[in-house]
Amino acid sequence: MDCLFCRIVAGEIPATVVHETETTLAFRDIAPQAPTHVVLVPKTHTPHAVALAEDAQLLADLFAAAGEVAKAEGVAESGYRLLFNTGADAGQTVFHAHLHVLGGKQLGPLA
Ligand code: DGP
Repeated sequence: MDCLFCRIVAGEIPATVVHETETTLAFRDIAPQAPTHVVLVPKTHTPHAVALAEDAQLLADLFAAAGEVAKAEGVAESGYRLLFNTGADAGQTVFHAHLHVLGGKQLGPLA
């Protein structure tokens, strides 16, 4: 298995897990860009976000989990950013679809 996030899901690489469901795992980003920076991944390998369209339930699970994480992190009311980097030009470095949850400060412009 050469996918980093698959290895985190399998428990082969340690991560600070903050939320888990049957289909998704949420853990703290190793290089946080904001006071709250959590990465949510589907447990099944999917290279990029748009491919998640093939599984509507999984996509719904991922967004529901993002809402739970935002609540638990205390940013649900103040606001937070949900972000998918898709492809190299967007800065995607890990090619297992993942949803960033960023918050806890006033976030800057996107690009
Ligand atoms: P992206 O650039 O959208 O592909 O985001 C990948 C994120 O994954 C990046 O913000 C850093 C994070 N990351 C990379 N390696 C690890 C790791 O080993 N553990 C954790 N927790 N996060 C990682």
